[in-house]
Amino acid sequence: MANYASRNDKLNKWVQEIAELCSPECIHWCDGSEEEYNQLMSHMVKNGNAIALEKRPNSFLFRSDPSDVARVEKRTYISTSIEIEAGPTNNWINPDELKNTMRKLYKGCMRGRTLYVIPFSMGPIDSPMSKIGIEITDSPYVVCNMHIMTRVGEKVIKKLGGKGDFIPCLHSIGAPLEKGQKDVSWPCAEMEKKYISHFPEENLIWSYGSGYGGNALLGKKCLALRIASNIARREGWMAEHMLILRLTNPKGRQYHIAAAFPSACGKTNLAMLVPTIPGWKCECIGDDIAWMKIAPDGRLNAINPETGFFGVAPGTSYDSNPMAMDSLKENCIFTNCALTDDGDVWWEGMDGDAPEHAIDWKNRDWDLTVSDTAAHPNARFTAPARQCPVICEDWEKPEGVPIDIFIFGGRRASVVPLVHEAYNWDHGVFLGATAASETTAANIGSVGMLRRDPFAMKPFCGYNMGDYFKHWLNMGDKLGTKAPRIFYVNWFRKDANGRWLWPGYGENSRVLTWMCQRVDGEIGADETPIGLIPKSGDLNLDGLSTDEEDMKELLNVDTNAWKAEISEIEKYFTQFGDRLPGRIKQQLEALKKRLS
Ligand code: SAT
Ligand code: MN
Repeated sequence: MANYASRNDKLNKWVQEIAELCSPECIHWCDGSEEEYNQLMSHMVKNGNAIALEKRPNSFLFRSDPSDVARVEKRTYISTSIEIEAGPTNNWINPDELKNTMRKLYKGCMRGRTLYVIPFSMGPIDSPMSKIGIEITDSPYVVCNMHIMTRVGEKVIKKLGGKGDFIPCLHSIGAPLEKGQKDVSWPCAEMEKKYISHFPEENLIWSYGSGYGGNALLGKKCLALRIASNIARREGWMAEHMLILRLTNPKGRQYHIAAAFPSACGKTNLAMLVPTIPGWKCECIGDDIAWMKIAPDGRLNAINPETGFFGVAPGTSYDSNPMAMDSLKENCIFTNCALTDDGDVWWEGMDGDAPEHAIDWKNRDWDLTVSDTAAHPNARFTAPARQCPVICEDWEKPEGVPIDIFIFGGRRASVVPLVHEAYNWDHGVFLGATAASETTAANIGSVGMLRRDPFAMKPFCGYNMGDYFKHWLNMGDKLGTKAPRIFYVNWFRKDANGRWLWPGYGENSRVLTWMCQRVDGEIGADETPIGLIPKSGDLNLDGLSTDEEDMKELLNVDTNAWKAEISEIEKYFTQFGDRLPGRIKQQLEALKKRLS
């Protein structure tokens, strides 16, 4: 494998220091090449960590340890010198104490393993909005995933040069190999030893004990959201948990939409939507994270800092997301999916019949008589974004694309209508701040509980959430009349019998095109206490089987239910104390008044 030395003193010193602490067998500087990827993969196949899929060229299946299947929010820390700066929605430990604890864990933790140095760029290398990170890891699985999810290699080292700065991201699976000890297929540490730690005052990330997704691919949630949200606040831009898409109307007018939904609520599906309205086109720019800066023309421009999709596999099908399915044909990594007898992956919700027999994610025989699912509910695919058939030609444009529309949302079986529009920016920030969703399998914890997830950033905001609300208000002040319009959607409303009222997926284009018409001032809207909703006849429902009764229910604003919601919001807000901006309190009072 190729190796090279960096000219950057800070980097060389850091790698040296970590190598002394972690005692790896050897050090490998990643060059990001195909050759490197192939060598690591064949090594992992040989060692029993991965299975090469006969049915999908250059694609591999991994099975994690059953304890290591998702992000672990309860082991995730924002470590600031003063606790209040992390705020009430984050776990906090004092930096000295946390570093002491973790240093003991890191001591000798890479014995018998290779230390990989991964130079990566979040954002196109030539974009002024990009940031360079260096991840040190002892997991070749992480290296291969980082190859797909970020821009890795010598080009990054070159840009860094001798004096350039980077964000150090230290990761270990926390499973040293003693001499003669046989390795397991997914080494990791026990739950109590897992730490996903962020030190925003020094732009530093330390992760220990987990090899899964957001715990281990440190460019994603740790850098691009938790650390970047801190930098963005200091520098006056935004790092958000948002997909980015381009919608083009039949006349060729383009609209750019950025939408925030909690993990596993359909961001990837919406990002690659195939509109069911004739003449409209949708293209994908990103499916998870948006970095946005005010451009010289005063508009808010967004880039996708990533280069891949780390999407939830179960439920993904040609029916729900054909463009994702077509992105997965080759060069992909699958984690915790089931393996079919003919050497392909399978998951619940895939098109067609379930296989008669498969090997489940725990490596056991599986058939339809087994009550457990064959794939883990948070099974994932890692796919190169360039393989998406509807990837936008401008998805790597260094200056990004101008955002017209922000959408917030979540999973709500009741109360929240299909769509409503904010009266103004402050009201939109209030909608983001009060967003709530039923929890999913993307985090280890209970599933299906309603929790407040402001801006879908509850697990990802790297500082006090009250200050984050303030930052949103400040950004609105700076953007003025050029600020994107703000909407709130809920694709998940059910009737009293638990039946979904809205078909979702491609049909969501009907809601998006309504928003575009609103932006252009082509149509009006009905005022309700919670915001503006479509006038009867304005939502294009041509060819849709949803009947009038269901549509009425979908757009219904139940005043009593919303009054109950108000007291929940009030309770929720008390935790922010004097960090809750006065303008958000005013929005709450205004909502109360409209409801009375
Ligand atoms: O595991 S990740 O954090 O990368 C995915 C998610 O929760 O959205
Ligand atoms: Mn996400």
